[in-house]
Amino acid sequence: MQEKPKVLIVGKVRERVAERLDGDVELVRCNAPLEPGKLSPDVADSIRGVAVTGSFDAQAIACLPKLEIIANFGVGYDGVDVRAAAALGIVVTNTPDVLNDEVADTAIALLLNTIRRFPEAEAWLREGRWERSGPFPLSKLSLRGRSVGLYGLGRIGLEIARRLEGFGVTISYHTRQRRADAPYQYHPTLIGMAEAVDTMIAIVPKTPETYKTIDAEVLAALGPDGVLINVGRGWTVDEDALATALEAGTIAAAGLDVFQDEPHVPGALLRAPNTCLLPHVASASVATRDAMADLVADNLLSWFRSGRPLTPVPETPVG
Ligand code: A2R
Repeated sequence: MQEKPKVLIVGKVRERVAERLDGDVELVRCNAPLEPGKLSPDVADSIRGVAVTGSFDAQAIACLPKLEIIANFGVGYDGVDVRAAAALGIVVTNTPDVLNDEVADTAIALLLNTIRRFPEAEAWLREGRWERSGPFPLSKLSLRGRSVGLYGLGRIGLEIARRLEGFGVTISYHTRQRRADAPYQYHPTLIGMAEAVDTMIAIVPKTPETYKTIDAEVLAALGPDGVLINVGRGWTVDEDALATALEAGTIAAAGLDVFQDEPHVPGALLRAPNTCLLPHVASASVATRDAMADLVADNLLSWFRSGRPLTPVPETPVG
């Protein structure tokens, strides 16, 4: 009988991944991060696949000489050293598409909560202030008449745009390449879009090119009615500049699901007025996280059965 492939689960990966793999592969587990000497040489030498959540660096890759595939739980794979993997012929997979709807739903919820201050309105009710002090103050901001610019119009961005169509707002976008299939106005520069819109939703990956691109200049261009929503990566926003802009009224409000140094949230953002802050929950429903776990497992199973992963990242193409 052929030996089952060995798969290492590194750190906390949704248990459903292990449940789905059980029986078809031999599972080994270790705490993150994987470092030299953590596994015995025999075990390290037998691992053909890994399941990881968000990060797996070149040092971890170097620990596993027979590694063939890194299956990442999450669509963003910025913590996986894809260049090191590609150089060694190792395939990297992520979990695209299965979370588009959930993240797009969250983006809309965050947009409305930020603009209309519903979390504060609910707190007002729960604290008994409705009875004691009267109605919650009118929200200064409204979604009515807004012009929304999407920074990123990929799989998730497109779902956000589709939802926004139902709200009757003006929709435009900035990406490096214009999308021929998108009926929205294209802006070739981020600053150009920021000048043209009053609401920006960021849904771009963490790459060297997107680092702190939403800076003081972009925020100033959004203007005093400006609203920033980020459901991509905290890396994209200059958080100091954002806190300053909120404090000074350079923009009106911000809704953030992601931060530069999670789970740490800078005090300046916690103290800043007019923010709605979420602990990176955009895809965090049981159904969507299960679908992501299934895709991690199916990528590994498909690789070992047929040599064809389901969703390899573009940097490590197969076939
Ligand atoms: O630039 P393009 O044409 O490749 O468009 C992509 C855009 N994008 C950028 N836009 C402007 N400047 C950049 N330097 C830049 N880099 C990428 O972001 C595309 O429209 C979008 C990414 O779309 P997808 O690859 O389909 O990613 P998906 O599934 O929408 O997820 C976006 C990100 C993940 O990477 C995680 O970080 C997060 O959302 O969950």
